[in-house]
Amino acid sequence: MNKKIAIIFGVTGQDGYYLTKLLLEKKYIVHGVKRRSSSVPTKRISSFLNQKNFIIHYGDLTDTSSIYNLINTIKPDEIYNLAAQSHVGVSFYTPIFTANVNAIGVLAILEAIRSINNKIKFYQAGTSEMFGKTDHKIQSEKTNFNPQSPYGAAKVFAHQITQNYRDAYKIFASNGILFNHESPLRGDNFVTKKIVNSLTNIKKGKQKKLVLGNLYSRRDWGHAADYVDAIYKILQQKKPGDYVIATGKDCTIKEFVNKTAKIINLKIKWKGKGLNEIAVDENNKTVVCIDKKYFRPLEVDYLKGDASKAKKYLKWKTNHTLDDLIKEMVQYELELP
Ligand code: NAP
Ligand code: G4F
Repeated sequence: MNKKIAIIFGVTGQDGYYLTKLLLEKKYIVHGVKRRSSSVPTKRISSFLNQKNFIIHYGDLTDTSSIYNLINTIKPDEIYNLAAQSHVGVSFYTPIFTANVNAIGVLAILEAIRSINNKIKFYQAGTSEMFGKTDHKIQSEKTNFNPQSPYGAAKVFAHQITQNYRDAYKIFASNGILFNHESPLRGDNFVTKKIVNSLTNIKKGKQKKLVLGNLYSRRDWGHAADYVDAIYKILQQKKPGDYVIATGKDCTIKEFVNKTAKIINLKIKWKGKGLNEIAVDENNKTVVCIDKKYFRPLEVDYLKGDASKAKKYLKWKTNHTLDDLIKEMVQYELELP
């Protein structure tokens, strides 16, 4: 039997690593697309670079010609679009770039599929940020979108244009609506990685303080390895569709700090309020404080997902608790030189 061929846009990111690993285990030929950067962008995926079923190409979602040429030359069975300017806070500083990559870049892939071969299956990396400010305490595929950032707004466009191309051109185009998912390979400036990295450095005596923004937003955090399993399953269904992927459990940033501190055996106590809120250690030294520069012009206060549809139709489940995830992230940081 011929091996399946996949293209992964966004292969150098967190999910790019876990999805590549999964597809290579399933004997796919994987074509990863990296963009040009001034430093080495393939750090996460260096272990795949010498494998014969893994081929890396230059491309960029803001360069429509590169997308078209890659799809036309590789002739994949499946395309996974994980590429994005994925930081919500940064999207307020680079809104036009964010929209070009996260919205127009997706349309460029869909246009290429439509004109080259509408049998190519397409996965779009949608997000719980599309729900934004919502009255629904738990969000599902039926919940309305009300994004609160350039990032979220661009992702809504991508989600809806994916549905449009599915309906108009009969393309097997599916959206994941993934809630926050983390791992040791999470980007350094997302809050979980920042907390784990800083608290372990404080424990090692290499850093004095962890400086955060809003401690009271709530997120539903899962493990990236479990979430790429859902991504793969979404493209193996008989019919295209849209799926929420989430754990159904949420906690605040402050609770995440407390859990991490407990796991690394750092005793902390909270004091004060608002911008003056701090956490001190056993010697009354401040180890966590707040800086308003980390607050966003708009915030998404709570996200918690209902993944019943994925559980029923994809037979998907999460294999990690939040404590498992934090322990794995802590272990990774502790083993760093
Ligand atoms: P990530 O680590 O930030 O990876 C993003 C990837 O997109 C990187 O490979 C990045 O390349 C690439 N990229 C950025 N701009 C590009 C451009 N102009 N052209 C081509 N590639 C470009 O993000 P992630 O956590 O793996 O998330 C994967 C996808 O899922 C993203 O679309 C994200 O928005 C979405 N998502 C993530 C979560 C989550 O909690 N992780 C939840 C919901 C949805 P560089 O390495 O060169 O920067
Ligand atoms: O870790 P975050 O930056 O993740 P956020 O904004 O939830 O976005 C992530 O999850 C989305 C899915 O819901 C993805 F679509 C998106 O690509 C990304 O992966 O921030 C989480 C929360 C926010 O409420 C933020 O205001 O943590 C709060 N926070 C508090 N202090 C901080 C900080 N966030 C960051 N990044 N850095 C801080 O110092």
